[in-house]
Amino acid sequence: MYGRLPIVKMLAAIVALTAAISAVMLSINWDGQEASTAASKIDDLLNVMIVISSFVFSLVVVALFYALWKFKAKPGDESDGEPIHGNTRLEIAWTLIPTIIVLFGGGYSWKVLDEIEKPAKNPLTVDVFSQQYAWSFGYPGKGNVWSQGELHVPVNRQIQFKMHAQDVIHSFWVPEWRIKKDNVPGITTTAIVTPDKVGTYQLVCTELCGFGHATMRAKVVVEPPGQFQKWVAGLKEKVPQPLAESVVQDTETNPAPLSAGGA
Ligand SMILES: [Cu+2]
Repeated sequence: MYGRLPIVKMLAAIVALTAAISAVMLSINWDGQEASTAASKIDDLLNVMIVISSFVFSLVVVALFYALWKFKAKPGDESDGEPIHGNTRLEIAWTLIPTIIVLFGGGYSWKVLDEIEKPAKNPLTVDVFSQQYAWSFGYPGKGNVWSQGELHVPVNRQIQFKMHAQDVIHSFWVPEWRIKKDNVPGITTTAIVTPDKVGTYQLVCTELCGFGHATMRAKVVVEPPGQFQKWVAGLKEKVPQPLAESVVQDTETNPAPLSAGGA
């Protein structure tokens, strides 16, 4: 009754709109400076998702505006719409295409996560203690020395942060590293990061944890290994007893595979 859809013209419109939206969205630096080996991989993943989302958005908008223009009722036309039972081919297509897109996104994310969490040969373990509303850090490989409110790590070495929440759920986030990990009371969660740029950053609690949440920050210093060793050697305090106990008591859960043991 309405003739064939102008498929070629619609495709051209979709491609053009996808390109225009992607160009704008990709020109924005959403996440700021990159300062870990994970950062560029995560940003690439985000960019790919932006292009895919722009495509889906364009598809919907072009189809919507075509329908608005083409099938608009004439003035005075009070008749019913055509009775339509369904369209099997269309329904298969709109089930299959989103399924493929979602599976692709899931698979790609899996691959990126696998790469950035791959254990390196000589990682440095740092215990992270979070409590309302402060961060402190223990260095188990360095005589268990303790630092309050200031985290130092050597550059270009993998760091395995072991999280030990003391009261409620907090979350460990250094935006320039891109890594974010919840600190959950009773269990040890692990964040694996290889910082690759010397500098001073900020650790932000990114889980609403109470009235002081917004102030729950710590200074992060990424420095050459020599400087880091000097700083660690200058730490006089040891991890206090209650915190040290939580390290032992917390159940290890992440990123060990599920088969590695239960609670
Ligand atoms: Cu918090």
